[in-house]
Amino acid sequence: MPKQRYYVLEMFPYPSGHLHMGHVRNYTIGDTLARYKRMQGYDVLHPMGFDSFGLPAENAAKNHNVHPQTWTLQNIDHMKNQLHQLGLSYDWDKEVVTCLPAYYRWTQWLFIQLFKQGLAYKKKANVNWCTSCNTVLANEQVEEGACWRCKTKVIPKKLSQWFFKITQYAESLLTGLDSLQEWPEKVKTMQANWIGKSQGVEIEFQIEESTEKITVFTTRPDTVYGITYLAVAPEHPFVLDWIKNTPQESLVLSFIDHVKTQSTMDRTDATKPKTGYFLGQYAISPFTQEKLPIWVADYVLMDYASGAVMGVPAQDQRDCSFAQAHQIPVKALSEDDMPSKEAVLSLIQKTQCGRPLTQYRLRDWLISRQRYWGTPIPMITCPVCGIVPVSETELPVLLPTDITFSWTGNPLQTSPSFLNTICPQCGHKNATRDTDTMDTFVDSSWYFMRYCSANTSEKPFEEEAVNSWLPVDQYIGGVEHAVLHLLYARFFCKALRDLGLHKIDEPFKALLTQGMVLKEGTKMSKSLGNTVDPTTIIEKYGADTARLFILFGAPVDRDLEWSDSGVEGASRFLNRVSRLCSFPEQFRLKEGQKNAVEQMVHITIQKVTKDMDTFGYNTAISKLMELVNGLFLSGSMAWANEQLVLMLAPFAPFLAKELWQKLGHSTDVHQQAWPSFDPHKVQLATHIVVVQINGKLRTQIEVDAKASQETVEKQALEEAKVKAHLHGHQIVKIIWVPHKLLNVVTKPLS
Ligand code: ANZ
Ligand code: ZN
Repeated sequence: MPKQRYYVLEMFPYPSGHLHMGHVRNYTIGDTLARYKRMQGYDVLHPMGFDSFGLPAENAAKNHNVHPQTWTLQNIDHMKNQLHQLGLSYDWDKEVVTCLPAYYRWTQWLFIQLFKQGLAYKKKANVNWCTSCNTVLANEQVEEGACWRCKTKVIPKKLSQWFFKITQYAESLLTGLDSLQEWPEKVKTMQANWIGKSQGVEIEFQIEESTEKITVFTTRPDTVYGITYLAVAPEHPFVLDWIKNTPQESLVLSFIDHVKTQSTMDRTDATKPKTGYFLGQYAISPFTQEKLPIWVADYVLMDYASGAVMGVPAQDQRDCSFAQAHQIPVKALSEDDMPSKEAVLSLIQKTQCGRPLTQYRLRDWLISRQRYWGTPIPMITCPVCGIVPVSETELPVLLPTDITFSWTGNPLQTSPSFLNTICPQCGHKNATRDTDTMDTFVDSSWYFMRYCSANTSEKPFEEEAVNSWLPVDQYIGGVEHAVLHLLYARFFCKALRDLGLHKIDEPFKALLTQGMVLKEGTKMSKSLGNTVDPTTIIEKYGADTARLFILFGAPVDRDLEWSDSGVEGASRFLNRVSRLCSFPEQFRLKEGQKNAVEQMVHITIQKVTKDMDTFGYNTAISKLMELVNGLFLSGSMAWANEQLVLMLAPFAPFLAKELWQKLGHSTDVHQQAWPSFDPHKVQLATHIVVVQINGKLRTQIEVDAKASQETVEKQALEEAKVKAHLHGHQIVKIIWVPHKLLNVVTKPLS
């Protein structure tokens, strides 16, 4: 029978140069799982690679005058050594390095497939610009109005950019979350909120003395009798027309210009003042026929729904502060005046002034970056044909080397050899290449598929390999990717499935978000200077100690406080195991202890196996520690030591390998089967029964676990202490609580 497959995946690192403790924790957890699954007989895929495009390499190029590729490959070399030192059992023949042409050629090919499918498109849009990174960012990469990487406040900028149409997958990305039973609720909630599905109604308002209408989107149709104004976004197409040649014109224009410099966050923040102007126009309420003034307001966003709202100051917080600031009336509605949503909806449908509408907060994924060190976007602009893809046989579009790295500007624009090309469609000689590169999150959106057939040079991946290995059985990584990488990768998986490239719906069956590594209560970080270098620990104590401390110090999903004494403790424990197995004559089994030791080992196997299956690595280790304590007291024997070493193997691979050989084996411990326990031996052979006389504790006796009530009674009544109390009494009755208690009720002999 073919072995069952199991895919263990850890988020691959950015090759900054050195592993940090966060990496060590992530990879130790994954490696322990991979080793355990192998011992259980699975065919395990456990690959590693490098997410190796990105800005730091380019900054290094500027600062140290070294080519980004040289810098990156050196870092990869160094980090690979560190990964080896840690004893991480990766399938290195499946290594994926996203910055090498063998990989990015296929990132480009996938881009072209998405383009052909209408899922990649270019449009001019107001985008988030980081002035420090000199590039645009996707919405997901803006955190509280600032760049996720460098924390600089982003500003809006109007640019023509490439987008992936992730919004086409909004609904399936949302409903797909329901099938992810083994994902943390927290991550699923974050994704659902980011997708932001709203069910509401679109309502049209006739503009007075005009044939035009304004469409608003509301989730509260039940509040229509409280509307006192309409408000449109500053970018709304009606605004410029309406203010033309009015006394307000210049005032409103400068207001619009000002709003354009503000982030979405600033504009919609409920605590900030809301500003705007009356546009001199009125709309008619289809419900009350009232005249409603139309305003332009900063808190209305053009890129959400229709870019216009109905103002209900009595019900909505933002409408309320806007109305108060601009002397707009507030129309309070008593509970009784409020119709139901259903009633308004049927009225709307009868009068045909609107329709139900589902709206998503999710925006398309902006993937152009004005940087050098990324996958070149394989598109060409021809004066005749317009925008056309590079012919697939010409891939990869290689990054040129004749580049000037300057502090500003897009480096690829400085390379004439790259920029100028001929049109693949009509042969026109004045065609130019796209000089933007892709967001590095595109690279990491399909690397887990590439691993399944990493060396194929004919296609991005073999369909069969992806279909049989995916979904990843266990994905492990940081929670900071909850709405970035994890959402993009899910989108890619579904989009490539729909392109017919494979058959997988969701890429990651189970997700573990490991906790952070802290020092004195705060996250270890370079900027805080509170890091502990993994290499130092490995050199001082060995990799096994580092691994054991990291797994023992906290449950995998909780934060782990670094502790030097904890590291010492892990080291001491491994030394004890080593002594036990290296000097068996010193720890020879004591007289009469064989059954007890056997039972102790079987119970440990049972409990540790259960912990291994539920990521209870810290409790599994503490059970191994208890076992070792027990064996120090009772003495041990070869079989017990072997079971101990087998159970230790996933945690401390180097020591386990060495001790397995010391125990006389020529085989590799890592190719042994995970030990199994005998259920009969796990059950206790004897019980302690409390013996009472008239409810008072008189003694305890040890009885055979299988003994009948009759046998237990006989044994109890023969006890000297019991006999003494029975003297001069007769037994009235005996109460028996199986395995626990025997109460003898007596009365004096008359
Ligand atoms: C009237 C109303 C009354 C509203 C009330 C809410 C509460 P979500 O849930 O996020 O979809 N809105 C609609 N389009 C907008 C835009 N382009 N810019 C800013 N705000 C916009 O929010 C939907 C609500 O956000 C809509 O429902 C609308 O205000 C506002 F007591 O309509 B509501
Ligand atoms: Zn930045």
